[in-house]
Amino acid sequence: MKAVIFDLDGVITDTAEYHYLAWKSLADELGLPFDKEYNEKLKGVSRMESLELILALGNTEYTDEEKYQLADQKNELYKEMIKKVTPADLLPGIESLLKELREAGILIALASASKNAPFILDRLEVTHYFNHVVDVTQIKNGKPDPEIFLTGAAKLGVLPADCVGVEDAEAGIESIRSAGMYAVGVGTPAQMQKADLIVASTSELTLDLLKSSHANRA
Ligand code: XGP
Ligand code: MG
Repeated sequence: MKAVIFDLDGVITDTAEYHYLAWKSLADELGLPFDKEYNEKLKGVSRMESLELILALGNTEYTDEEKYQLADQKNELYKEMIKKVTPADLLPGIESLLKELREAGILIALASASKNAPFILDRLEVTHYFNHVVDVTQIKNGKPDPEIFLTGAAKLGVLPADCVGVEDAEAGIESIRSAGMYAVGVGTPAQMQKADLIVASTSELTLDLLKSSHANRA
C-alpha cells in the first residue's frame, strides 16, 4: 500500500447528512417523495446528476435553466450549513489515521464528487495532510466510473494496485473497484456489498488495518 485515496462526504466528515437535508428541503418544496433510502442513490453522484435523480420522482419537465436554478438553490442552502463546519466535525479516528499515514510515508489524496470539497477540507483544517485533491471540475465521468480515483493515483504517481480507496457510497465502491484498487467501505454490509473490507465506523480505520488488509487481498 503506497497511497490511500479518500472520499469526503460521509468518510472524512458527516456532510453527507447536510447534502441530504438540503436536497430534502428542495424535494419538499417540489412536492417530491424523497427519503433517506432514496438518498443512498445520490451519494457520490454529481450535483446535476443528483438533481436529475430527485426530479425523476415526479413527472414535471424542467428546462435546463430551471434545473440550474434548482441545483443552485440546493447548493446555497448547503453552503449555509457548511459555514458552521469546524475541526470538531472530523469523523472519529480520521485525523489520527491521516497522521499515521503521513508518518509512514503513505501518500494521501481526495477523490470527492463535490465542488465544495476544498472549502470543507479547509474548514476542517486538514488540507495540509493531502498530497493531492482531485479537481472534480476536470473529471468527465463521475462515480461509478473509475476516472476520479484513477486521476488521484496518477497525480500521486502510484499504481492503482498499490492504492486503497475509502468510500461510504455504492457508486464510490464501484469506482474504486473498477479502478483496480482495494475498496474499503464505511457503512453497513447491505450498503457496502461490493467492498473488499467493510467497517461500521471510521474509528476502526487504522494504518495497520488498511496495510494488512491490502497485503492480504485476494
Ligand atoms: P456538490 C455533491 C452533490 O450535490 C451531492 O448530491 C453528492 O452526494 C455529493 O456531491 C457527493 O460527495 O456535489 O453539489 O457539493 O458539488
Ligand atoms: Mg461519500
